[in-house]
Amino acid sequence: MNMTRLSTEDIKHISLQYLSLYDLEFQRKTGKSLREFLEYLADKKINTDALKIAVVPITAGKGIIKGFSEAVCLILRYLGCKAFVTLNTDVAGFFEAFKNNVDLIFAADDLVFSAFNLKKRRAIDNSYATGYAYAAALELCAGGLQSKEVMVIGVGRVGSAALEYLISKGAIVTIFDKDAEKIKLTLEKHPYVKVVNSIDEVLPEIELIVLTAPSSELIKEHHVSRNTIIACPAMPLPLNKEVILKIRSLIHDPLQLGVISMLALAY
Ligand code: 2YC
Repeated sequence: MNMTRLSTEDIKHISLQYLSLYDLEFQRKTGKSLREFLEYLADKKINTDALKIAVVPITAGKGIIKGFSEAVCLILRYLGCKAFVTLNTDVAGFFEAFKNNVDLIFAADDLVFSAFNLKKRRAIDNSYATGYAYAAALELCAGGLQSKEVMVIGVGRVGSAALEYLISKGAIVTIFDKDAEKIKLTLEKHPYVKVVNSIDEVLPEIELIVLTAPSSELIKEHHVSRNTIIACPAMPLPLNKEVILKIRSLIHDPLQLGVISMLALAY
């Protein structure tokens, strides 16, 4: 599975101060703060300042991304958690986390980025959590999804999680993916989903879009209107500035909503 691999460049801007600005922007678009969004996703109250979380750097495969664990840790601290990056990596890091009696461990190799809830024996992966979070953010930004047409572009692991959320909220979903196998798998689970062979068939008429496909030259200016809302977890952002300036709202970040959602769903 070809995982997107973040670079240090993608995340080095993430600081507590930056996160407070990002929070204000998120509130403007969705009506919820990141803290409120955490509890919205979890569908329960979360006492974050009682949560002890270890982020363990993993050297496997392509190795450590400088700043990655620190960025994850800052996002969790911004939510009020007692989060720290272990001094040790890999198994020694897990051992250190257990010795510190943590509630959760966050760790990523090249294939999976997971939140492990040690008390509840639950593991939540970033792809599922990210799809779920971006669909929820689109819902809030759109003021609800019941009977609304939504387009999901890319139905891999992130897109599939977004699809599940959208359907659970009563959205009418149209999907596009260049991989016929992914379309087939999706239709087996969701036979009522509409499939298009080209986004031109339904854009710009459909104005709510979850864009998970990394391919850049997909959405052009004529595919969007000034009412269009795009929730796009893909990195790097596959949208040109004409599209970004034209649409009503863009929901996008390299790591934040995925990490918040991992905590919410692992709690
Ligand atoms: O620094 C470390 O511990 C590295 N092992 C982290 C590797 C993360 C690889 N995955 C990614 O860059 C992206 C993340 C957004 C989560 C999923 N894929």
